[in-house]
Amino acid sequence: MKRDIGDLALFGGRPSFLRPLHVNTPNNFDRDRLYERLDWALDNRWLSNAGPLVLEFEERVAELAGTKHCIATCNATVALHLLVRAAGLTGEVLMPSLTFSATAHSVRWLGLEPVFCDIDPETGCVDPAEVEAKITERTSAIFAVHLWGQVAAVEELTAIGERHGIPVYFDAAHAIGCTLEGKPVGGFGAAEVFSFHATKMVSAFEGGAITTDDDELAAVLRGLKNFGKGLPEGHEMGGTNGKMSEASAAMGLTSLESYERSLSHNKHNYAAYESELDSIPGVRLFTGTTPETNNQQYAVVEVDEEVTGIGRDLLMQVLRAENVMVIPPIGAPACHEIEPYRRTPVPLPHTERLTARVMALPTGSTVGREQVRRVCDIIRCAVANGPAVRAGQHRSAA
Ligand code: T4K
Repeated sequence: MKRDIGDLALFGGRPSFLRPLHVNTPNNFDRDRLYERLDWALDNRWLSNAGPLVLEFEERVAELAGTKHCIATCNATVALHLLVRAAGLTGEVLMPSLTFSATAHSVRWLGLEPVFCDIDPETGCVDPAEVEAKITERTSAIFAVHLWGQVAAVEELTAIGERHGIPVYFDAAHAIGCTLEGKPVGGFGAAEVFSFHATKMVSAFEGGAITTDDDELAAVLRGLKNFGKGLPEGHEMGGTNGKMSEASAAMGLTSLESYERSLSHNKHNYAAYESELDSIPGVRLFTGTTPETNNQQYAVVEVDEEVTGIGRDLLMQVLRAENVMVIPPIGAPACHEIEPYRRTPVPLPHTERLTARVMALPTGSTVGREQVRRVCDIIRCAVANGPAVRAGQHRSAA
């Protein structure tokens, strides 16, 4: 147990962890099942192009999302590109700035302009009032994000979309298995996009998917992701290669089978962080308004420097010296604070306040109760010695 400033590795103490403990370490899965599936694909000699494993993966994801269609892709970024093209979007797309750069880049890459909106500070998700206020005649869509598994304000955004005749899409990269009033993420808006990157709750090594109930949109997406094959006559878009491979689908199916186990780990870790942090003033889990329906794949904490005496950045430095490789959570810094978007300054006070205060702690099925306890022990010691840690840091910098 660390008590004094000298116990902290940043000031010469022994690191709490011998090996780096990363954030977003890929979840555990059944390796034998993965190898079986890969063997089967190799024996079958069908490795890509709508193979049986991809079709099965699409079926499973559509079931989970409760939608008619799931179109699997090589990653979520390409899925977003396909959606922009299939929906024929132009001009401006409204979105939160508090998201991974991929949401904004997907739009910009295709020559459209992402227009950033502030968040509701309670949820971290885009504020519907901001969205409505920023609609112009060039607005062709709203891209909302279920940030850190917190489901966005679906009802309000859908109503805004209907009022102004623009479609609403959801970037659901963080939200597989999350729900809103019992309804699973995947079926909201005109379409939703999932990511199955290695670091996500469900991993396909790299992978993505679009879920929708719209038959026409689904058919166009399928054509566009496969070099334009099967698109209706006269369709001018051509196509690209956005297909998922059989190896990725093998991993995706195997990872999906571990979903409940990963979820249970996340819930246990979340509860453990909540109870450990309860006794540390100024550091609290960012829960959003509906934590019970979140898959809790991210353990994001908010640091109130006025109470702790040390800010988020210094606390991260303390933890990293202990081999706890904490990082700012996805979306921090926000898109409008990074290249190429920061060249056009736009004030988003709630976003800026939150991104300066949050960090992501390790969780997932590779992290256990004892590790959570030790991570919180470091935070407790750093906060208890807040002014001394700050002064010590100044001395070592000098
Ligand atoms: N929309 C949103 C809201 C998203 O968050 C994302 C992606 C997308 C769209 C686009 O989805 P994809 O096109 O990727 O399907 C990572 C992921 O590459 C990305 O998928 C994810 N979100 C993003 C938030 O994180 P980086 O560049 O931040 O990853 P990196 O290499 O810095 O690693 C992050 C952490 O994960 C580190 O603590 C190390 C750890 N890690 C990483 C990998 C790859 C591991 O422990 N093992 C690993 O294999 O983008």
